[in-house]
Amino acid sequence: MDTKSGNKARVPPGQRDVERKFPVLHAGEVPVIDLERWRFRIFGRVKNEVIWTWDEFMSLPKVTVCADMHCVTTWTRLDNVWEGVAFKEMMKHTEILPDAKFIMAHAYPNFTTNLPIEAVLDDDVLFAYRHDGKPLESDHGGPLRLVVPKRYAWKSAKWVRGIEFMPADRPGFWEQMGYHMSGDPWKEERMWGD
Ligand SMILES: Nc1nc2c(c(=O)[nH]1)N[C@H]1C(S)=C(S)[C@@H](COP(=O)(O)O)O[C@H]1N2
Ligand SMILES: [Mo]
Repeated sequence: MDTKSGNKARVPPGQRDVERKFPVLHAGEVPVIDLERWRFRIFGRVKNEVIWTWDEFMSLPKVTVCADMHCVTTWTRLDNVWEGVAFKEMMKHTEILPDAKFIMAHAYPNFTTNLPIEAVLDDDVLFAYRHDGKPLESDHGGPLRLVVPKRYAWKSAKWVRGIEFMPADRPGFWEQMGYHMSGDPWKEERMWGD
C-alpha cells in the first residue's frame, strides 16, 4: 500500500490531514506552571487519594505511543510520537472503587474534560511529557498532557493536573458548550445529538 492512500484510510470522515503542521488550539491563555509547585492528584471514587510531585511523576515507568490526533475543527495530524506514563500505570497506584464508571480530567488553570472509563483503559492512552522526540512545549500542554488518540483532541487535556473517578457522567468544559460526551471521530460524535 503506498503511503498516501494508507494515510487516507487513517483520516476519519469530515477530517483533513494537516501533514506535519501542528496547530495550537485551546481556550484562554497558556498557563505558567512552576514545576516545584506542580501536583498531580488522583481523587474521587478511589480508596486512597494520591498526590504526586513532578519528581514522583517522572519516576513512573515510561511508554512511547505513536498515534494520530483528530481535532473536531476538522484537522488531523498523523503519527505523533508521545512519551510519558500510561493511564493504566497511573491507575495501579490506588484502588479504584467498583462504582467508578467515568473520569474527569482536570487541567491548569481550570479546564476539564470527561470520558467513560473504557476509553482510558486503552493501551494508547497516556500522560505525555515528550512529543516527536522533544520535551512537550507549553503551547501543546507541557509539562504534561493527557493523550486519548481514539477520541477527538478536546478530550486530550493539556496541562493536566489530576484525574477524578466518578460514578456518573458529568460534562467537562467543551462538553458543557455542546460537544459530545464520548467524542469518537470515526462515528463523528462532534456535538450532543450527533
Ligand atoms: N487545558 C486544555 N486542554 C485542551 C484544550 C483546552 O482548551 N484547554 N483544547 C483541546 C482541543 S479543542 C484540542 S484540538 C487540543 C489541541 O492540542 P494542540 O494545541 O497541542 O494541538 O487540545 C485540547 N486540550
Ligand atoms: Mo479541538
